[in-house]
Amino acid sequence: MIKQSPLAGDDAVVKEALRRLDHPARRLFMQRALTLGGLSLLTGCSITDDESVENALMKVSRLNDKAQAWLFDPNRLAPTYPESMITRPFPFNAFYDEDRVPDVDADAFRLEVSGRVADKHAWTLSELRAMPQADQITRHICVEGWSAIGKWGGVPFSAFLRRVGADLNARYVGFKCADDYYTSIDMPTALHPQTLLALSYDGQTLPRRYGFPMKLRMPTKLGYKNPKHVQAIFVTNTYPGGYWEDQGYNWFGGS
Ligand SMILES: Nc1nc2c(c(=O)[nH]1)N[C@H]1C(S)=C(S)[C@@H](COP(=O)(O)O)O[C@H]1N2
Ligand SMILES: [Mo]
Repeated sequence: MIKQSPLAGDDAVVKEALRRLDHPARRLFMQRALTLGGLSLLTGCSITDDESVENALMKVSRLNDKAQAWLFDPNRLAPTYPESMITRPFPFNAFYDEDRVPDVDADAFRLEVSGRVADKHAWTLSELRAMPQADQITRHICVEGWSAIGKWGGVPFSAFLRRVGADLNARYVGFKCADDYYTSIDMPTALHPQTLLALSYDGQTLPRRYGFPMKLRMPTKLGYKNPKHVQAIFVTNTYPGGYWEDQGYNWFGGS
C-alpha cells in the first residue's frame, strides 16, 4: 500500500478546490486567498473530501460578502459617461439564447411586492411610470469578461422602497423574474442613489432582450446581480440566494 504524505494529500485537495473555481466570479474573489491552511483556518472546516472543499469555498465566499458589505460606501457614486460613449449595439446576455427571451404582456403585468413592506399592492406599469423618473449612463460589467456602457431610466429604487413602506433596516431585497432567474441584494445597495428600477433603455421602453418590463439596474454591482424581467420584489431578513449565487458566484457581487 502506498501511503500518501500529508503534503501530497493537501496538494490534491487544493488542486480540486482550484478546479472548482471554474466560475470566473469565484476565481476572481478567491484565487489570491487560496491555500489549504488558509482555507481551513478561515472557515474552521477540516478539509478532507470534495464536499468539504465545496463547503469551505462557500464559506469563504460568504466571508467575502461580509468584507464587501463592510467596505461598501453608500454615498460613493459609480462613474457615469457621456451619450457618445454608449456601446451600440448593447450586448444581450442571459442563461439562455436570445430566441427564448420571455414575452411579458404589458397590460396584464403586475409587479408583486411582499415581505417586510407596509403596502403590498401589486403595481401596474402605468403606476410605475407615474412615479418620478431618473436616468443615467453607466458601465455594466459581466464576469464572463465583457463590459458595456448603456443608458437606463426609471424609478430610483430607494424612492420605490420608501413608497411601499419597506423595512429599510431589513437585510435583503429579493427579486423573482419572468424567466426563472432570481437574485437578491443587500439593503444599503438597494438604497444607493444610483440603483434604479429601470423601465427604459436609451430613451425607449425597455426592450424585451434587456428585461422588459423592468430590470433592477445597479452600477455598483456585477451584471449577474442586475435582474431583468422582474416580476416580484420582496423584503426579508432570510438569505434568499440567487440563480448564479447558488451555483458558487459570490453573493455580494460588487464591481
Ligand atoms: N432575468 C434575468 N436577468 C439576468 C440574467 C438572466 O439570465 N435572466 N442574466 C444576468 C447576466 S449574467 C447579465 S451579464 C445581464 C445581461 O443583461 P443585458 O442582456 O441587458 O446585457 O443580465 C443579468 N440579469
Ligand atoms: Mo453576466
